[in-house]
Amino acid sequence: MLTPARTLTIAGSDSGGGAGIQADLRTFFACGVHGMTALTAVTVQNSLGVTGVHTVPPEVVAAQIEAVATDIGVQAAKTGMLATAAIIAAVAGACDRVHIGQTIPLVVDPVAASMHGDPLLAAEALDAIRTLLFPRATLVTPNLDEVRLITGIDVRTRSQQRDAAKALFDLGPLWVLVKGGHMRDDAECLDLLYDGSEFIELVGPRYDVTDTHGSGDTLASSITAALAKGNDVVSAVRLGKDFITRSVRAAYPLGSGVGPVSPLWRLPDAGSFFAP
Ligand code: PXL
Repeated sequence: MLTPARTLTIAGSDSGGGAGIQADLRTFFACGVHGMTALTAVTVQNSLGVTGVHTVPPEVVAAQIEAVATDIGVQAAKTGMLATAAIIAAVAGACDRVHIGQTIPLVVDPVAASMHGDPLLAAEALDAIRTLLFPRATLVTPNLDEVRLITGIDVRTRSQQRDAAKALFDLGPLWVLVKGGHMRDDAECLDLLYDGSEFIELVGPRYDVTDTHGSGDTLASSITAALAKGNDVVSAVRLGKDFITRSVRAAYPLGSGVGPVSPLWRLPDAGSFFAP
């Protein structure tokens, strides 16, 4: 048997299984790669929101990254919820030691809050995101709330979306993807990809669904899987955009709050498998 491409997510756990490390692993599986995890935090969470956060010691986060990278090998990595400046510093150091963000692509999804508005990143950690993480990133994938926190730009128009891409690029990543999904008045979902010279507009349909928990995680992890399989950034982002669009269409209700987007659309015959 051949060993599949291996991906690493450095992120938090969502006990409800909708977002975070659970969304990443589900996406990695659906994309046909071997997913590995460096857990940063345990959240107490269901479809209604987050009621508790317990962080993992920074040195344990770093040790998980180094353990899998030195033995199993990583073809691409991503970060999600990092919780504190101390964890971000530990992640930056560990990534440097195993060449993640150098020869190994690193996708940084600068998760700041849950969709219910529960904080997943300490306010004092924003500067560490800007100075320690963005300069190491192959690609950063902020939504418009994260763009506002990181750059101060409140994006409401396509031209402001371009200004934000430039401001984010100036923080040091090789590529920036400014996701337009939160521009709800827009009939389409326009994500803007920028490498410091050229803007690439990725347009997808906007579905009228409320179950969108884990959408950012699913996009970033599908891009990471595509990078691990050897795609360049432009084709990986195009593949990821297609993957998240289909996963939003396949979203399902869960609990009495917000349900998750679903990569299960990718599995043949998923509904009838194990049916008696
Ligand atoms: O979707 C962003 C996200 C990432 N990671 C964890 C989360 C969430 C959203 O709730 O709980 C652990």
